[in-house]
Amino acid sequence: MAVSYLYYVLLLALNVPLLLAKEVVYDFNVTWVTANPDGLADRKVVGINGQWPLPVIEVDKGDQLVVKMYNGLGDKSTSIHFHGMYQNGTNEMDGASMATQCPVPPGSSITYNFTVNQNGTYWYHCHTDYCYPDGYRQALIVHDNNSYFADQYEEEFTVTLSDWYHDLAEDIKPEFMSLYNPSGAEPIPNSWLFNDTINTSLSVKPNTTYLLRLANIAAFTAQYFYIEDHTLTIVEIDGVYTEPTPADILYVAVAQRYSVLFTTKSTADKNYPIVTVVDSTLLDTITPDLQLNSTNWLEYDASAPHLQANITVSESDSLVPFDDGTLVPHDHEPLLETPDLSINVAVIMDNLDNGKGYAFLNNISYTTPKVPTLYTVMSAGALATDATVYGDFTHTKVLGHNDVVEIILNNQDSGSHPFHLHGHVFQVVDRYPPMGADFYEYADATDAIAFDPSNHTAFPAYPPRRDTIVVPPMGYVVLRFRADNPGVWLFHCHIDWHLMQGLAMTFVEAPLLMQDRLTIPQDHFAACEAAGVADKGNAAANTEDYLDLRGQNVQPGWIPDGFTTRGIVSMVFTVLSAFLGMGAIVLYGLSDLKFAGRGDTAQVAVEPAAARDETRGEYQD
Ligand SMILES: *[C@@H]1O[C@H](CO)[C@@H](O)[C@H](O)[C@H]1NC(C)=O
Ligand SMILES: *[C@@H]1O[C@H](CO)[C@@H](O)[C@H](O)[C@H]1NC(C)=O
Ligand SMILES: *[C@@H]1O[C@H](CO)[C@@H](O)[C@H](O)[C@H]1NC(C)=O
Ligand SMILES: *[C@@H]1O[C@H](CO)[C@@H](O)[C@H](O)[C@H]1NC(C)=O
Ligand SMILES: *[C@@H]1O[C@H](CO)[C@@H](O)[C@H](O)[C@H]1NC(C)=O
Ligand SMILES: *[C@@H]1O[C@H](CO)[C@@H](O)[C@H](O)[C@H]1NC(C)=O
Ligand SMILES: *[C@@H]1O[C@H](CO)[C@@H](O)[C@H](O)[C@H]1NC(C)=O
Ligand SMILES: *[C@@H]1O[C@H](CO)[C@@H](O)[C@H](O)[C@H]1NC(C)=O
Ligand SMILES: *[C@@H]1O[C@H](CO)[C@@H](O)[C@H](O)[C@H]1NC(C)=O
Ligand SMILES: *[C@@H]1O[C@H](CO)[C@@H](O)[C@H](O)[C@H]1NC(C)=O
Ligand SMILES: *[C@@H]1O[C@H](CO)[C@@H](O)[C@H](O)[C@H]1NC(C)=O
Ligand SMILES: *[C@@H]1O[C@H](CO)[C@@H](O)[C@H](O)[C@H]1NC(C)=O
Ligand SMILES: [Cu+2]
Repeated sequence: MAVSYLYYVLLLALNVPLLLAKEVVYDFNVTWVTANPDGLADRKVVGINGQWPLPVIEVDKGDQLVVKMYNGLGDKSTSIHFHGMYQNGTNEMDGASMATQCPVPPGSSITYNFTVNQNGTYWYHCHTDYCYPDGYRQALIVHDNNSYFADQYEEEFTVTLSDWYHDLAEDIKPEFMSLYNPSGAEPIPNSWLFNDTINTSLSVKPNTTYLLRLANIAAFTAQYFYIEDHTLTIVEIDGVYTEPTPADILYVAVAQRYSVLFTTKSTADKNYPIVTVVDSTLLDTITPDLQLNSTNWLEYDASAPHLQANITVSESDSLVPFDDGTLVPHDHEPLLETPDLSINVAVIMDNLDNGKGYAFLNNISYTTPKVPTLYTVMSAGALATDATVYGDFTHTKVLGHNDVVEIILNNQDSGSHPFHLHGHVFQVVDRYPPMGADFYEYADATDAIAFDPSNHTAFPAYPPRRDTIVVPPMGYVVLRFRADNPGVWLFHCHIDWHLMQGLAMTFVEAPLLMQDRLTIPQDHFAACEAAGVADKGNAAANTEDYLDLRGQNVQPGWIPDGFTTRGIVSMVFTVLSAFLGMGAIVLYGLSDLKFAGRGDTAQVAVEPAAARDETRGEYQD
């Protein structure tokens, strides 16, 4: 007893943070509630314990985070992904339905329980089908009193940015994934929220330095962010501390986070606009009622005027954001040299033979397996190292333990895509065009610029690391990470509509080590049983022959040779318009109406590939 007591005292003296690590428990009863954050429409949103906005999860570094979730929605399955958490040793807690768990059906519960050994600004969101646009998303903060900037600020703020739809995602989906929307024009949000509200103020004192944690928790759109007449100093991106770096304007894509320090003025006689501007290059249609620019305020004096911002525009008439590719991590982790595995994938948007728009990495549109991929790993024995067992449409790459993995992501699409990797941060070693370039210009390019491994600018010695990166239109990014976290990790575009279209792939990292080290808790298996989802077998739920994928879920077929995408789409419209009359068809993207309207009913519109759509280059067939 005396010895262990002494040991305890020693530990107390030497390693206080270790001893203070505690279990932080959240009970989440997930139910529908009503909210109206933009003042424009009441709508049904996903609430927790009867509340929306949802609770910000807050822990200290080293804590054990436990979230006990009960699905009280009644009509919808769900799950929680803790975005940016490495889940090192707890892959089964990653929350991605059909990758690391079964969807949790109404009336079922599941407990997430993992150690948080990392710092910074994160968020959590539903990761089952398309549920987070309905409000099931919020910030997750890991406090760290030992950060290098902890003594440089007095108070902190957490602010989320997001877009907002007045309709339920399940009602938007059938119109989005539809014959009537062949170009895959994304649903246009109704409004944009600043910390789940609008027209709000952050109250500040003069002569004071603050830490502002910004998280874009939107489903679709990136936003520019700045505070008039205040310089921001970036100290963290996506949980990685950076060398303090001044920035005037940030570009915060979906799922990205920034922590910035700013110091207030010495006088307190006026309020300053906090300006957010939606990246309108992402929107196919901009109706006049959309408020793309928003003002909120840094409030020094509540009784002083709160003026609307006059947007700062550069000579080229667009906002020029800070280039996150130039940031240097505070820990100076050097460039990972000579990859063991280089994965080269191209982003493509195209139509399949049902006429609907899909998204592809190379020629695969991610399609969920019949068994969560992690459960295939755990039940496949030695075959777990053979990517075949995960099926043809999960787009799985098996990674060797501790391999340096490189991802070359060439974007052959005219839109930019914020790509996210679960379970890791990656080094951003190259990108073209850089942030700050006019993306409209590149979107209109006829040929995408692909990364050339034998002809590129020098990689940075200490590349920035983050978990979500903007891949510019018609350009590329090159990412590297070390496969030091055995698990099943999705790599996907974080625009929820693009994920719905299949813009994802799967990394199965060190599967045999996973079999040794992971234990899936009983309540996770119970969720499978309640959901009627198989918890063992290959992607086709075959437990007899793991190499027999008959019966697996498949993507729709390719449009036959000799037909162009545009031709088939026009033909579909021709037939439809004959039935319905074009005037009766309501689309999101009016540009598509214009396109579709070109094929009149008398003309069977199978057009040669050379006559490609010239509007915004959506058809990269
Ligand atoms: C969840 O909340 C609903 C609505 O308030 C309530 O009916 C239900 O009993 C709660 N369930 C649990 C497990 O707390
Ligand atoms: C928010 O501010 C805008 C611009 O001043 C104004 O048009 C709108 O009515 C305000 N909305 C609310 C709910 O206060
Ligand atoms: C969470 O996991 C830890 C470590 O495995 C365990 O000690 C603890 O009892 C778990 N907590 C809950 C509430 O399940
Ligand atoms: C961190 O510092 C704050 C303010 O001094 C204090 O309230 C908090 O308990 C500290 N947290 C830890 C884990 O030491
Ligand atoms: C943002 O909203 C969250 C959740 O409602 C709240 O905890 C936080 O304090 C808000 N931030 C600011 C700066 O008011
Ligand atoms: C996390 O914080 C510690 C100090 O508390 C620091 O040494 C470490 O580099 C930080 N990690 C990252 C990835 O920035
Ligand atoms: C802020 O600091 C400056 C310089 O120290 C001082 O002159 C000024 O009075 C301070 N302002 C307030 C409101 O305290
Ligand atoms: C919104 O901001 C853009 C700059 O990005 C500017 O060109 C435009 O005039 C602004 N619109 C309004 C209504 O202020
Ligand atoms: C915006 O411009 C108008 C007209 O010049 C001016 O009255 C107003 O004060 C400006 N707003 C801000 C926040 O500076
Ligand atoms: C898709 O790619 C695979 C592997 O490169 C190839 O075998 C297959 O033929 C391709 N399919 C189509 C439709 O291009
Ligand atoms: C290398 O890349 C540069 C910049 O894109 C290009 O101008 C040049 O022609 C390329 N050189 C070769 C040999 O391909
Ligand atoms: C996971 O933990 C191991 C040590 O157990 C460490 O070597 C590795 O770097 C960690 N990986 C991540 C992504 O945190
Ligand atoms: Cu995307």
